Amino acid sequence: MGFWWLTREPGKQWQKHFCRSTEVKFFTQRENSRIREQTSSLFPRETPAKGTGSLLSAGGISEQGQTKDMNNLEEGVEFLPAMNSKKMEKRGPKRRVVVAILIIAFLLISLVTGLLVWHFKYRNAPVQKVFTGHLRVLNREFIDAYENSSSPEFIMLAKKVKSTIEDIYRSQPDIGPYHKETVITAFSEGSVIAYYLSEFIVPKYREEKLDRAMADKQSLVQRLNPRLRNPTLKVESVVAFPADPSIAQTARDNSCLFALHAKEGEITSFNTPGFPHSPYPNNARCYWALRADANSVISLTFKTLDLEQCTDSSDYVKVYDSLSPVEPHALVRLCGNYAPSYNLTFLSSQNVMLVALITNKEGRYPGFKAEFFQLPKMKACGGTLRGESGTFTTPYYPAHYPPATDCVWNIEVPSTKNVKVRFNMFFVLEPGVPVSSCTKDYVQINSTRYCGERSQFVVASSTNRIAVQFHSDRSYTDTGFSAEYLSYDSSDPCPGKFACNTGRCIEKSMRCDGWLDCVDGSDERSCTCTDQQFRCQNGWCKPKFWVCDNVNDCGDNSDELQCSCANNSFKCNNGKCIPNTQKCDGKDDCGDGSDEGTCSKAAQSTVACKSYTYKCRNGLCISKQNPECDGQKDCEDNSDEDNCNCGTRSYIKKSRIVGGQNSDVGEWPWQVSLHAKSQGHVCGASLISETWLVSAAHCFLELQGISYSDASLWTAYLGLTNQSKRNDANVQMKQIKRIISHRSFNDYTYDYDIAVIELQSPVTFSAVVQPICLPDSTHNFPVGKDLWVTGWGATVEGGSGSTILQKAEIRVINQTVCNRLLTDQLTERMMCVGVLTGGVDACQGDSGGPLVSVENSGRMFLAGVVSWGDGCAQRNKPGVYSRLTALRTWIKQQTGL
Ligand code: 4AZ
Repeated sequence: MGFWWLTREPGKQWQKHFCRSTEVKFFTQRENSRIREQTSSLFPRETPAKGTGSLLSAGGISEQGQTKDMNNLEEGVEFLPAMNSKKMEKRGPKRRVVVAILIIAFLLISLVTGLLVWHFKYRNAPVQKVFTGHLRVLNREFIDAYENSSSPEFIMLAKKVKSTIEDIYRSQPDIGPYHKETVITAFSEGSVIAYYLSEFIVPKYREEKLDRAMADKQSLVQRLNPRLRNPTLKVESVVAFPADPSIAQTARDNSCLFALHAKEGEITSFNTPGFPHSPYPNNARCYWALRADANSVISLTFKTLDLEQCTDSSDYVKVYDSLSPVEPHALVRLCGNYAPSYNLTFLSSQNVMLVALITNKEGRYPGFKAEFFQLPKMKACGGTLRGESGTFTTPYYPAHYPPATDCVWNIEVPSTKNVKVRFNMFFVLEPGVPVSSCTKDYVQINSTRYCGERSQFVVASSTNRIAVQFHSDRSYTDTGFSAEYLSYDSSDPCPGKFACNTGRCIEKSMRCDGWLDCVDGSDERSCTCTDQQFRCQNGWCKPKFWVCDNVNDCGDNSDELQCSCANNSFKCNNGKCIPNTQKCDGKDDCGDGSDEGTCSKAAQSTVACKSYTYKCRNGLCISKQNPECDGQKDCEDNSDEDNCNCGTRSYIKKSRIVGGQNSDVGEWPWQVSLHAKSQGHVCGASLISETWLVSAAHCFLELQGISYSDASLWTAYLGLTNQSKRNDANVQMKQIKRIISHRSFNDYTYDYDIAVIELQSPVTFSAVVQPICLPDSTHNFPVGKDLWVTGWGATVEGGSGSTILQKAEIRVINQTVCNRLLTDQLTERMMCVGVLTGGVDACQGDSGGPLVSVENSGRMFLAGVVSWGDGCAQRNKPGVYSRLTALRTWIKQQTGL
């Protein structure tokens, strides 16, 4: 394959009356008068109390009435006229004083109560704090017994370290009083490094001070008792970091704590509990403390890792460059699942590492299997590089570079030349660090820092020397870079080639070809457009074929402007303009049904069945375009969402093979390699069910006396990426039961170039073997849509096949335009897909293979089958594919699918 890139009764008058009856109402009134008695001291008489106001008088109540009430309850209550003002005045002032005092007293009591509640419940509420950290014991040498936490030596030293830490805390008023317990978790080399965990209970209002004191290096300095001339332990570099309190529980419960020491020249494996037979437990806190000999570092690789998909609260694995799970020494946080080719190798800066598995209360997944071994500690990195050219990489590339590393490469080319450095792979990304700041890990050349993920870039020097500096801090590492340095002649920096302003050299033919080959676009500036090209408003030249193809090729959309239909008219998918009144009138005025697609907002609206309307299993037709397997119930019988176990990949994380076209393992799980006896790979095919494949009829012609239509000649390989790894456990090999080529296949015109193949036994769907979705015959793959073609075919015309499955992104080309380019050879069963500037195409050996479309739902559908072409990857000669929608009914007839 020639693949290249890319929310009082109200208003009632109060009534005067006696109420003598013993009926319910009486008692109600009586109670109300009591309420009033109590309430009257709190509410001014003139104002009815809110809420009870509908029952209480707005005009107050008399003393007389009250007395009556008190003395003879049976008499009932007399509600007095409102204006008994004399009596009121007589008693008024005295009563008001009492009322005021009571109010003040009440307010004071409320205030004091509030203060007490706030103090004890909030301000003084005890908070549990945990800190983890380490310190260096200067006057001890590491001995092997310190690795075993139950050895007498460990216990003895741990006691002393613990008491030293407690002394330090005691000497600090912001720390000492709140310290609850300290546990020494491990020791490692470096005199002796002691790892500890300290628990504190602190009143909330002192929490901040405690945090500050623990973060302050000065407060964690050992102050030697002057009376003790020789302290038992001399410690320095005491560091502490806040930790999740759950870790204190883990330190006490060691049921999921593992200590492993690398053995010289051996690889040590470990895995999550139950792996691979049962999923890891919920609410797990598992830790693996990995050690190597003194002066060694650890190389850790996750061979498989399959955890809950990443969210803020999902299960995760964290690797630390320390024996303490402290964030500043975290190397990586892993969740989700990774393709086998994703690089998951991490290096330590010292001879220890800690792997933590933290899981939440729901969702259990397989877990991980990991391996580690020890390597001698790297003496230095960088150095002087001389000569005309050469290569250099970050330490341990392509593994994740170690933390806390600094390298400088001083590059010097012959004095008559200048030097430039080309970074072919560049992954120096730290989570949360903007590439504009590069404050953590970075590459520095002169005074410019580079970080993040970058595609190929060049840095040139105007002298014969250049210094490349690399820095990694203590946390989060990436895979680094792979670079080459080249000497060049300043007067001709790119001999025989075009020099991008970035210093990169590209083929001269790439200049002004409509494609941005230089990252800064310098190859497409100052161009004079040829007859074959359209001049965009921004001055760029683009192939005329790209005009009005529904794709904004110019960047300013000027190539799509003159194509819009007049006001009051509708633009069909095929470019035709029709009056707006003809849209959704039940007639296919466009000729491709696009004026009748998605005519109603209601998903289930049924319309008259036409050649372009989707037919549900109940025989009713809907107007929505491409309703199959889009995750929405469009048919009343939901038949549009039936049989949708297709077109998805198991691996979410893709490998970062940038710039190349190699596919990842499991990236195209429907891709099949058809091997003919003693010939190896001959054609591609696509898996559409457990037993059926779709391929091209021309793969099964009789050729040179060999009957390729003979099923016994063939073997199908599924789950394959690398042709040389056909014996891999994930690869499934199947014999063929029968091959059905389309009866109308024309071996001269290649019309009806389709075949279906039945396997002798069903495949087992897996992470690397999955079927592709078949589109309905009404499915629309619009012009300009990007599709993917995959195969092991030739990488250059006439060349040999590729060992690794290749992929290429290509575009659907207008049928009329393409028919012109291919001298009227197209039929309705064919579609052109490619890149008109050439360079990206399918080629010999890709035949029969899949051309797939990623739909909005994320599902992939088979749009075509690789069929033929006028050569490979030539300009204006796109590849031709069998149009699946045109052959869909036939596939159903043959396979029932
Ligand atoms: C082939 O020979 C072949 N450029 C397949 C596709 C194309 C050319 C040749 C398209 O199998």
